[in-house]
Amino acid sequence: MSERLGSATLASARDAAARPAYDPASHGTGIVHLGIGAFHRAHQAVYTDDALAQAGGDWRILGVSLRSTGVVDALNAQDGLYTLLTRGSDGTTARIVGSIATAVAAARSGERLLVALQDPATKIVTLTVTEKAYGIDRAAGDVDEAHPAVAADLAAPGNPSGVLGLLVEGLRRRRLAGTAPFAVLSCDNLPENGKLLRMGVIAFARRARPRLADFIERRVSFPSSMVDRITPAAGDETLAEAERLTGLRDEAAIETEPFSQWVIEDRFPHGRPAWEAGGALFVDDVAPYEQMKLRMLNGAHSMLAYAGFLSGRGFVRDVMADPALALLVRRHMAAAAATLKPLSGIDRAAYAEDLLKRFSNPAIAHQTYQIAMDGTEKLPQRIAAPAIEALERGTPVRPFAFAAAMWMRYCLGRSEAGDTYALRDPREAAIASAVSSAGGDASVLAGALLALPDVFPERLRSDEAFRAPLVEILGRVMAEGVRPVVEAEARM
Ligand code: CS2
Repeated sequence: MSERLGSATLASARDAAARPAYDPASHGTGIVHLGIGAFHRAHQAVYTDDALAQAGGDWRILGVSLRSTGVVDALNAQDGLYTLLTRGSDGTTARIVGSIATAVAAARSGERLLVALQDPATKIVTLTVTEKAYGIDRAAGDVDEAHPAVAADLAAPGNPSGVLGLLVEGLRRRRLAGTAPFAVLSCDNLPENGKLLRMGVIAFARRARPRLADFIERRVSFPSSMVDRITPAAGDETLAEAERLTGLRDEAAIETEPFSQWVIEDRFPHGRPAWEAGGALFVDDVAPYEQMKLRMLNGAHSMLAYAGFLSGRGFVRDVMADPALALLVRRHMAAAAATLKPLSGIDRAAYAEDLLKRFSNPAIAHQTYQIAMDGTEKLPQRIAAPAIEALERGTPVRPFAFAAAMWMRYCLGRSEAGDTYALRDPREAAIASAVSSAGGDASVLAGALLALPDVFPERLRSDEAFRAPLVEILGRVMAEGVRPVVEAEARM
């Protein structure tokens, strides 16, 4: 058996594996990252690795896992090092990344995490925690007091475990100590993620620490950012291939695609890594980039996840190899593009062609079931927002109604062959009760799911131009099955 990856064995990695072009141990930590899953390790940590190699600085990362402990133990056993496999059409390359200094599990960190948040060396807190972890009620523009982490942290703000609670307690302690606040950088797929998080943090502070709220409002920077890199969950094959290519065993290896993009608003009052070394683009306003990516990439992803999963296509690449589904993916991207304002320097048709190629990458095993999770958190920005825009502009709405109908069929929780699957959605209980009250009637089901609070805005659900095709498609899917509807839709 090979030796385990770590500082002591790094030099013995096979030549084929790229290694950090700097001495990791000689750089201090300047970033606390919340949510140290595969996506962070395939994206921000890699840009930081490039920045350290090119421009140096004390910018290594303390990575925090809010839920699991496995990834924390694996990374710490390897001194934070891990292998990134990049899978393209011309093969797979391996790179060992050195930007993570240490990892911490929030659940068992005690004071350690708060000490790191308070540390003057920490200049930036970055986040990839997924849509549902923020505890923000986006429709109301407020915190969601019913969110378990928010409720717990409001009850005990000095001992937080959720996103808003941790940020507010960290900022409070810094203020008390006379330490400048850290900048907060959300890297989740949410529209205007910086603005949104700022609103949530201030609203939380107003309840828990009223005097701190004004300070946060005045002094804390929350730049928005758009992130993009398709990163499937790592599996045994990932670890086995990392070991083959590096000659070292790595329990934290991950795999990703060659493409990577990061667009960031440059508002870091106390400095930042030279992320441009890894190709990050700094702009004044991220919103148009974010909207394009959320609607064209993520919107098409959600549509194909539901239609594909229900058609028995396990991976995105299988969907793209299915002519009818591939055509619907293309149709969806075109409808999404038609809802966007022009963005200088961006050719939307070329962007769509590149997305289609990325989705088709035969080396990436991205599960439709993975993308299908958390639909109620994803649909508002991916499907509902462009649908409203399409109604207003008079551009095609049907592709969005189709996507919503596929999600509704998926909500039944069982395939046409009768196999059941878990929905994996924070609103699972409300969905289940909508499904059972509908008793198999498509129009009642559509009405009940459209009425779930905060998924489809009133403007959309009351508009017949959206509702009628949705009910029609869902009715046919439930009567005839998914496949004939997909075929017919692709012929339209
Ligand atoms: C996907 C995203 O799981 C999902 O919902 O749509 O994770 C997607 O792969 C990334 O945003 C790509 O950058």
